[in-house]
Amino acid sequence: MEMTLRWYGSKFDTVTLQQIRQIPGVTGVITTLYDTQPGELWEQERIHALKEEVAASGLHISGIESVNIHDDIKTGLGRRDEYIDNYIKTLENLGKEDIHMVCYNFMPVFDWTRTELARVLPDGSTALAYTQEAVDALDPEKMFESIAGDMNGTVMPGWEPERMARVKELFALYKDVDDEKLFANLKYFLEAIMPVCNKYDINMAIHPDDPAWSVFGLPRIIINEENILRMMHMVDDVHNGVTFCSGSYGTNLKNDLPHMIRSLKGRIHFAHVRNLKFHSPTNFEEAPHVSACGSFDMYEIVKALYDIGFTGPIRPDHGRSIWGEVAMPGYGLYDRALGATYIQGLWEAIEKGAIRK
Ligand SMILES: [Mn+2]
Repeated sequence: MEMTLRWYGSKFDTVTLQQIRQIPGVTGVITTLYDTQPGELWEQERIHALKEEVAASGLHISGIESVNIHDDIKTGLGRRDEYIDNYIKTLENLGKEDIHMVCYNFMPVFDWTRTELARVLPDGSTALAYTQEAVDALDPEKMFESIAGDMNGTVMPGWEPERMARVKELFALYKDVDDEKLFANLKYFLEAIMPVCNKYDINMAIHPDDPAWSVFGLPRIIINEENILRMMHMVDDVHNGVTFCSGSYGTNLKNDLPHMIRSLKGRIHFAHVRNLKFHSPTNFEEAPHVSACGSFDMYEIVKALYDIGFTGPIRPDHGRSIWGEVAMPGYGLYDRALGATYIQGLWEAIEKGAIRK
């Protein structure tokens, strides 16, 4: 594995490349052209400039999170073929710049969903949190307003104001899209992009839906082992793989995370490692990475990744806000740096334990 950190680019991130470089063991960043819209073609010059900027700091680009998918592709409507064509050209340009991993998701309307961005924990730190009760009480059109005030002046991925202004329209677009249709549209997309992925050896890594169940009655399919295996088999190509995100699959306590990792051997191209603390099955917060601080056995999660021979980029996922840092919720420097160090400690212990047996 390679330890990485997500970075939104110098115009958008409160964390600098120099700070990331100083986290022990972190050698790469997972980044994006944050000011592009879904469906837009990424010009090679812009990718090249980003690559040069990262290289100048002594780091490199380990992958892209995300190249977002236009709603016409997810719904199978309108200008889908044109947007798929742009996606193929974008992948080609990434390949030419020697970038070989792309994370994306296939979630309708709302990206990841939390109901609090700054739940205060007993130690005074704050974390993102979710309760089903809060979602059930909310008009989906008010979802954006309800969290926008807590974003610390940042634009959060998947919650771009321009997109959220069209929520009503987006809901109408997905009116006739059920799970089966969403699967079919995903298949259509994957089949169209596999040739360029094979040509440039680009690993596509679908991110799970978060939380891993339907919200506001919208279909969500990347939620459990059964569905993810279905997705892999319907386009059976090694480049059609997954981002294993422990914090997203883990929202559903029925998901056995180490077992899922083992069943996805050879197809996990990217890993997000994060712990959650549950107060009830539908009320949880994002906990510090350490096993003792949350509900997951992080040793077993990292051990499963080690056991399947995972060699891709890994990153600590959302962190809490600690030590007075003001940053994009979930994406401050300090708690993620602690997470990166902890995960590397687990990995080293597992690796040395295996070798010395
Ligand atoms: Mn994730």
